[in-house]
Amino acid sequence: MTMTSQQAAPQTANAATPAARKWQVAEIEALFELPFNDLLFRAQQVHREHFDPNAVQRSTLLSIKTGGCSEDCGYCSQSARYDTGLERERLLPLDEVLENARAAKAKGSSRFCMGAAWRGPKDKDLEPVIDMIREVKALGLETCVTLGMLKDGQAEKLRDAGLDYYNHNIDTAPEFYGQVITTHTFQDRLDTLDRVRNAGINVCCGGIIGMGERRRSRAAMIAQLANMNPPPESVPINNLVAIEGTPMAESEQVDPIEFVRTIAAARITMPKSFVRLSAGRQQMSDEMQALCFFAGANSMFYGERLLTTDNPDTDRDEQLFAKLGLKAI
Ligand code: SAM
Ligand code: DTB
Ligand code: SF4
Repeated sequence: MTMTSQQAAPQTANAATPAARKWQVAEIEALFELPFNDLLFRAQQVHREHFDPNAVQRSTLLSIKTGGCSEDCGYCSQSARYDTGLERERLLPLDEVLENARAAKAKGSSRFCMGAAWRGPKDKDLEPVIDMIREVKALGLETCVTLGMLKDGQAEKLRDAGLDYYNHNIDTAPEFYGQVITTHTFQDRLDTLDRVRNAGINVCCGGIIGMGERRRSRAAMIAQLANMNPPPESVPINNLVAIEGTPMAESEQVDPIEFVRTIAAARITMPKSFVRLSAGRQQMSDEMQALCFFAGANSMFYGERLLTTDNPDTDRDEQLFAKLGLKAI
């Protein structure tokens, strides 16, 4: 069965299980080490057991509050600590958000994700965001927000507004986290994820590849995600978009085959989750994206912009879908 954009995603599609399988980092490293064809065959088999292999979910991003963030995430264009040439902006007005959401729906997106460059929202920040969630949902789109760390009670307010997904990435492995971010901890991220999960909101949680981490850290990041009980419903795998002015500006690009292996490892270890081919598609060839879909990616960001950087034009994506015989969900 495939889902159309009219059907809402099942709430908490990944149910918690008492004796959930735990993945060891070494087991995931062993997946990475398989011959590429064996790894892809296995990932594709798992994918076909749970999903239509030719259907890809499409989400559109909008930065509703850009720049000036207090945090020091080493990859981010929006940290106030780095000179990235980005103008700090105020929260977008509701009508501008709705205009973007309507355009996203008209282009064939099924989910609208609103991002704010906050360490976390103050209670008074939540009020206008709640209006955005209500009104975007009323357009017939699924809703997602990413607002940083949540305090007790805030996830419930978002849930009551009808929020479908909250995005909050672990970004990297626990042992590498301190080399990327020092203004909050890995545990802070897990605490917010617990609040989101306990409020009954679908969890969107993934990370970034290409920040100078070793393969073992890529495996450890996947293990953290896969061992959540239940795993996130949506798992964005971002390829670092190197931003001038950030500490990661000169990071060496990860080899494309290694990136595809990461997608395959996510698919095998999180069989029922949507794995999203996320930031970095603008710099990827059609062939590399095709391999990612074959490896089990079945979601992507769709629309000309991510938050502050470019994503492929919708025309290019439509051509890619046509070439590969993919359909949108
Ligand atoms: N401030 C909120 C937070 O940190 O959770 C929400 C916005 S933040 C920009 C959302 C996620 O986008 C980050 O956790 C990171 O995984 C991803 N991201 C940000 N900048 C990126 C970049 N240059 N390349 C790849 N992914 C990036
Ligand atoms: C996610 O994992 N990736 C998105 C979304 N969740 C919020 C953000 C990507 C940002 C890429 C860099 C930028 O455009 O600023
Ligand atoms: Fe701020 Fe989020 Fe960027 Fe970190 S990733 S600097 S918290 S906007």
